[in-house]
Amino acid sequence: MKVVNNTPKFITVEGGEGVGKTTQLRLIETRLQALNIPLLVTREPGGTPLGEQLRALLLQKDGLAPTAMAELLMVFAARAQHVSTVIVPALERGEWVLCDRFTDASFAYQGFGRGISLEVIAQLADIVHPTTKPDLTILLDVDPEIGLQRARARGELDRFEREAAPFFEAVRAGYLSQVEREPDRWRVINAGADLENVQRQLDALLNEWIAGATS
Ligand code: Z5A
Repeated sequence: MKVVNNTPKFITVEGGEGVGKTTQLRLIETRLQALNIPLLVTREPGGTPLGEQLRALLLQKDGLAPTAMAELLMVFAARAQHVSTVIVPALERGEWVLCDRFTDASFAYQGFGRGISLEVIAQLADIVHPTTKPDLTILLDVDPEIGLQRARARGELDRFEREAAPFFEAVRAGYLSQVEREPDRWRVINAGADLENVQRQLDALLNEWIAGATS
């Protein structure tokens, strides 16, 4: 496939615990690189030295116990630094940005999961990144029980992964309701399938979306 219109795009990947984001991000990266698309791959929370320190605090299992609001403000503090020093400069240089989670995760985890008002989260998003929004968001959707089994098999669980089942159900419902609200931006993949099947779904999605986005 030849890229004819390389207006830089902002692509994000979302999903609950152990859905396979890290695994699938690598595939997306490989596909975009094969098209000679200049690409920056990053993640949230994180992506900057400050953001990575905030990420470590957010995932820390013991001691800190941030309130839901403190947690929300920490992810947005990391995001403020990330958007203005990494994401926007990359897009301005003409690079595509592929990001492991973005503001949709705040709606899903802090909004639907922790119960913070979606209006408050939308206001923070307007303040922190009023004009930066993903062009495409891929939801890797899986039954939370399967995702948690995969996360457990991988190793020790972080602070989020130690939550109870209703939290993960609420996060998943939160993502699915965002898909319903903005169906043009979202693509959903059944991430409960085996790895080969998930990669086939992702390849088909990317072929279709990139063709449309670059013609
Ligand atoms: N968070 C938040 O609350 N608010 C926000 O605004 C933001 C984030 C931005 C860190 O994110 C936490 O931050 C996150 C929400 C919160 N919650 N937690 N935890 P994270 O993205 O780093 O954390 P994560 O969701 O746990 O990602 P992860 O641990 O990197 O998992 P993953 O990337 O989705 O999965 P993976 O590492 O690719 O795969 C997990 C295992 O499953 C691994 O052994 C794979 O080989 C295996 N796997 C993957 N796919 C398959 C299939 N299809 N079949 C079988 N096995 C598979």
